[in-house]
Amino acid sequence: AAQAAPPGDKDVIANLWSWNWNSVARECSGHLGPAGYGGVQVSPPQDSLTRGGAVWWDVYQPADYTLTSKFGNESQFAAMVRTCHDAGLKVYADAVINHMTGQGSTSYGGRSFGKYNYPGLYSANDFHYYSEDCGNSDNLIHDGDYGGSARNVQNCELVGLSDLETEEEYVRGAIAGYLNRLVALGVDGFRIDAAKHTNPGDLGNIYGRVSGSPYIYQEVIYGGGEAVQPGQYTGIGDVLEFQYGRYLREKFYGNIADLRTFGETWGGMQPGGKSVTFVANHDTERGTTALSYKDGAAYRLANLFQLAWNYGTPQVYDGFTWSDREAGPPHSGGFVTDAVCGSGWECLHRDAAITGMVGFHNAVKGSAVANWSAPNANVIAFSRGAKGWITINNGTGSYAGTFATGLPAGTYTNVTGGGTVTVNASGQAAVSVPAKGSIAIVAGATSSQAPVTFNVNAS
Ligand code: ARE
Ligand code: CA
Repeated sequence: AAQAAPPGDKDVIANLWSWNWNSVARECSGHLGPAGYGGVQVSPPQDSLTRGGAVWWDVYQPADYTLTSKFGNESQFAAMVRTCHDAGLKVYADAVINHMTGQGSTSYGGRSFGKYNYPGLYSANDFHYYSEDCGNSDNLIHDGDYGGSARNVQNCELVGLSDLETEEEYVRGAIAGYLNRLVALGVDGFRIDAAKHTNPGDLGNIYGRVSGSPYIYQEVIYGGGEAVQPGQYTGIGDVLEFQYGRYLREKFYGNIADLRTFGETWGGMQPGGKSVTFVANHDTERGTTALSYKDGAAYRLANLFQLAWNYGTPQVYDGFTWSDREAGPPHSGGFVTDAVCGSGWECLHRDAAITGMVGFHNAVKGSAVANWSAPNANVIAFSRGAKGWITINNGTGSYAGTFATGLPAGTYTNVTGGGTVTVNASGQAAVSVPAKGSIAIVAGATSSQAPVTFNVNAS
């Protein structure tokens, strides 16, 4: 089977992490489709360890490949895929295939299991622990191993999770069988969890057994000097670009004027055409190296920048509101309850400025960055060819100035917040950009049209 099929013309992915299937379906038809998103990433759909709703991370411990999970059952999953397809979205599933559980004994689907023993699926000989010396006597991956050898990183256990022997025929077939089961339900691609911990040769073999042309993007966190690097995986799929969010945090707490050259030439970054970008994900929002919703306006502006900039396939992340970094999402009896925006759930993907920029992103595709301007360390502006123009003010006071927009003369709607912008015959606009605010305009979206009609990608 082919892999890494491009995500298509509408490529913005909403990452609805920890949302249950019924809520994802509702969001696809009610918000994501109309706003012009092209895909939705959903949480791991396989059965897993249950910690009864107390933590979010139990779902990263597969107990079986059947599809009763914390987020719903198989028929709810299948209905969600159909609804999202009908709304014009592709569905990408988080695929946890490097390992099985590291603890526990019962699952959301009501199964009993033990570490290295998953009745009807895997037994002891399917794990590195029993079949191969991973290189460490305790069989665990230690922090120092990342800068050491790929053998430790890929054959030892990530935080004690039973590591599958992915070089074995039976294991490859079982994993491919799981992915094919999802493809048969309509799934269009996969986020490959912990891909760094599986040999890329093994992954390539498994992907080759999957029907159709799923879009594959892999979690290979870049670390300077590490033995396993994202570039080792770009021949078999795309990669999640972790440097992207690290740099955005640094610049949005520093000098955003530095972003003029942001992209592949920056240390550790992959080619944009191989990268899925994000300002935050479920791991980074709980860490210190990236922005998160807790950063407020800077986080929102960084997301607007991501949708305007010409690099990678952008993801807009949305999980649940949290204070305890281990706590699970709102639930009933362990199973995730319907997402309510503003009440336990963050919903940046619905924000009017964000949806305006999803439309901008779709409209300017293929046009290079031009007309760069950075009058000070907190204010930047640029166009995408003659198709769209944006200015972002990360400062605490408004900024008034005149910019070259690259757009034809006209009166345009600000797609990030309403109001109008007049571009004169020489392509210039005199604007006042609000503190921690933005203005963006798109060729074709003039003020004679009601703003809602701007969402040209709705159908
Ligand atoms: C949980 C408990 C552990 C327990 C384990 C097994 O927290 O105490 O030992 O269960 O019983 C998530 C959580 C984990 C959780 C796990 C399973 O984050 O805490 O463990 O689920 O329930 C490395 C990997 C990268 C990985 C990160 C977390 O390379 O792939 O570590 N990220 C993914 C997911 C996580 C998920 C898993 C993988 C497992 O997105 O959410 O774990 O499925 C440097 C390196 C990175 C390294 C990083 C952290 O930056 O470059 O490669 O990331 O350090 O070590
Ligand atoms: Ca492994």
